[in-house]
Amino acid sequence: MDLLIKNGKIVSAAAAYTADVAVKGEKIVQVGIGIEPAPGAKVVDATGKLVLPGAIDAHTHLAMPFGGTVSADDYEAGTRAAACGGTTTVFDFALQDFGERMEDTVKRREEICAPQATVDYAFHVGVKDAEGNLLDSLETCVEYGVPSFKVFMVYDFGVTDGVFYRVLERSKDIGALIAVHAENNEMVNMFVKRFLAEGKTSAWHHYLSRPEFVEGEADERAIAWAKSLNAPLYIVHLANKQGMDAVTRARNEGYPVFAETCPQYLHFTNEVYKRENGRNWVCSPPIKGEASRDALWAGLLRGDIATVATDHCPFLQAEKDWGLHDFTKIPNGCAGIENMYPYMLSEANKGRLSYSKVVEVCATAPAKIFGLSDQKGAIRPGLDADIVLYDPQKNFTIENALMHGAGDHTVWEGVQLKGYPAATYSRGALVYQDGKFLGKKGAGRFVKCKPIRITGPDISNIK
Ligand code: DUC
Ligand code: ZN
Ligand code: ZN
Repeated sequence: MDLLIKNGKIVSAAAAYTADVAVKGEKIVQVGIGIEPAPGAKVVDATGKLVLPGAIDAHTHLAMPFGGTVSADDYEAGTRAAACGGTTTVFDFALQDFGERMEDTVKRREEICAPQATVDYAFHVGVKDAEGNLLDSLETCVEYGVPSFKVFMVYDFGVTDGVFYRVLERSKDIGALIAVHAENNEMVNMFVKRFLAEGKTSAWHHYLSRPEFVEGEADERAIAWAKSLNAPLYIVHLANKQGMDAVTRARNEGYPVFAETCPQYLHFTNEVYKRENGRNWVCSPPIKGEASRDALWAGLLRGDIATVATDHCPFLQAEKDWGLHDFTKIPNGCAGIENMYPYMLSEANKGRLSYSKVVEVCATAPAKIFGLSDQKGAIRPGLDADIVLYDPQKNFTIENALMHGAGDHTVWEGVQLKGYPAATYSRGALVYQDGKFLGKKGAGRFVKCKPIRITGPDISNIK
């Protein structure tokens, strides 16, 4: 072994127990009590600390052209921030160009990402075009190691209902999983037109143009189509109660329907859009009212939220300010990649949920759902040594000045956390310690995922 982490409390999705973790090269080789250090091995005393699998952020938009600009964190800045928040794998959305085969979309983004990434990365493809034989390229993309795809029901590059259905239909046979950004495009466009005509242009009207039912109705429709095909479905960034209820119903009926929510939907409510700087929270779907926030927490605790991810998509303040007098000009998205694990763990530390639940939704479940559980997502011999040492005693107040991305503001400014990551290891290499990034540009690797074959709502038997 090269590294021995001693006396920490290891947290899995099922339990917490005191033990040692031995690492050789990039892998965890042993977990047990009283492991003796090999000659020359570095010994880290983790007494009083939690030993956690690195988080997997299943939803990020790095260097993404969007909203008239490009999101502020490129692959270097985004993965650097991830490492400093205990996230050791990021899934990025590679957006297909019209006419482009899906695996070519991945290769195009991989070329940009590979020299920059400081921690490991995987991709989902954002599908824009499935005409002609492009539908067949779903399968070649699965074979290439990217079995997950996202369709958008909104935006100018969103797909028609027919394309969504055909993609879902094909996904079942080829080991793919379809994720959906669910909002009703017609309704959004109607409200936006009406508000602009009435001179109602504040950030609050961003929320009013995409209220609860605009998302909930689209969730229900997407679930109906997935159910009709018995195809697995993953709803990204679920933010509303109506959709949460629909997910729960489908899961209770035995369908493989999975929901992801994000820390911003668990922490804030739509009241943020009434603030003077409300535009900084503008993202889609928007943050909803208190009843939705409560429903998401309840869904998370009862197991109907499968994962928590960030939808990290930061823009600079000057870009957010484009929408000072017109909410439609605000690039949609917020920073979160460095805050997800610390926020969720802090909520556990404050007693709202268990540490095991946090490990489940932020690491183990995304690894299982997206086909990388043979590589990541738990502290287990044979898996990559992606490890976080967490100090439950360290209090931390989030400030943009202390963050490690390229953003110049954060919606998390001033939020007080109980406990904070003390160190992060990425495949055995120390990439973060006590506030400092220690990793290397280009050290992150492309993680190829296995085909996804999920037939029911229970993922506990996926190894
Ligand atoms: N929503 C956002 O707010 N930003 C990125 C893409 C998305 O769907
Ligand atoms: Zn989205
Ligand atoms: Zn997104």
